[in-house]
Amino acid sequence: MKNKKTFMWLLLSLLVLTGCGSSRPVQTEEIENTESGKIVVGFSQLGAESDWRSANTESMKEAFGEDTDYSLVFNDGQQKQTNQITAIRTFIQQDVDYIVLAPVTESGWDSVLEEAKEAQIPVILVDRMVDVADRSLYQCWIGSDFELEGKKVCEWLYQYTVVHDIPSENLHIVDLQGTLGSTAQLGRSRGLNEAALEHGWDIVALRDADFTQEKGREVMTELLREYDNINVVYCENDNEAIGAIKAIEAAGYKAGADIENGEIMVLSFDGINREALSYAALGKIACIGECNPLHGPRVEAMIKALEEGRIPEKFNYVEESIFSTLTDVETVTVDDIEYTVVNPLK
Ligand code: GYE
Repeated sequence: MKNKKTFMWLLLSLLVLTGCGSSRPVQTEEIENTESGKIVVGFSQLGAESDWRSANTESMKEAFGEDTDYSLVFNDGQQKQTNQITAIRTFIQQDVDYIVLAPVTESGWDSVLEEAKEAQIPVILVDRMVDVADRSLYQCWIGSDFELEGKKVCEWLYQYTVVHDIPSENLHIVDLQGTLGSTAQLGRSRGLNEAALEHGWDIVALRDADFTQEKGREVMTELLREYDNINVVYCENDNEAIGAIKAIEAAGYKAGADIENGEIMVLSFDGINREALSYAALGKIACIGECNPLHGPRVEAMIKALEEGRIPEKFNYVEESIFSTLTDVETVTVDDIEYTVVNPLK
């Protein structure tokens, strides 16, 4: 394992993309590391699309901050895979000790990860996964079980309908999907799809809302114009949910769990966004599948293990809860495991 090299990087603040079909500059934070003995970590973050993402970036910056044994080279991919690939190539040129990658989508990583492997730089995946033929192209992964998150929220919805005696065929659900092809989207959409098949729910429409508030608002506005029977909106993150609630209210509807009396129930994921939690307090978001973004210390522990010659587990799932301020459903059981529904405000 290569480690503790001395680096002298002078001008990394502006790197111009070459050969990627774009001439947009990639912002890479300037680092001037003349200190010796620091472990250099290049982190390709996919973007800044949500509050979850901001919390994740902050957690990473803290774990690899100035007063640590590490020197962090951070790059924001602005939701574009080409930017992330360029960042990884730059990290390879800079001969960093470790590459940490939060990939925007799953496919298309084989070549660049092969380049990292050839350069003998271990790659640690964080949050989302990559779909590569050769799993030795990355060292390990840490993140959430997104399908399980989806199943938990859907089980909450099912239990809610049981408690309120709402027939399955009365549910008309729209799915505001996250960035298409990302692990979080694939898992959460799958969770809903499976539950819909099992219970015979009507999925009115699936639309890409890219995990952003603006897209959530835009897409929900369109859907409410197109369909007059929507009574559940399954938002694949909190930012989309906030946007959807704004659209629901602007169209003259009420966001709430009382779907028998015309309210539109909002379901969501993350549980990190203050505004979303305040909507949960008001019952405007009925249920949130927790998604934990605080991976910085976890990635740091993996690098520490590697430095000490230990091999971390390949796949590392974090434990997560399910949130609701409504008391209708106390527990949900998925794959024989019971989860207590937690009030996030208590
Ligand atoms: O739920 C969403 C973010 O990949 C888990 O991405 C992450 C998701 C998270 O934009 O808010």
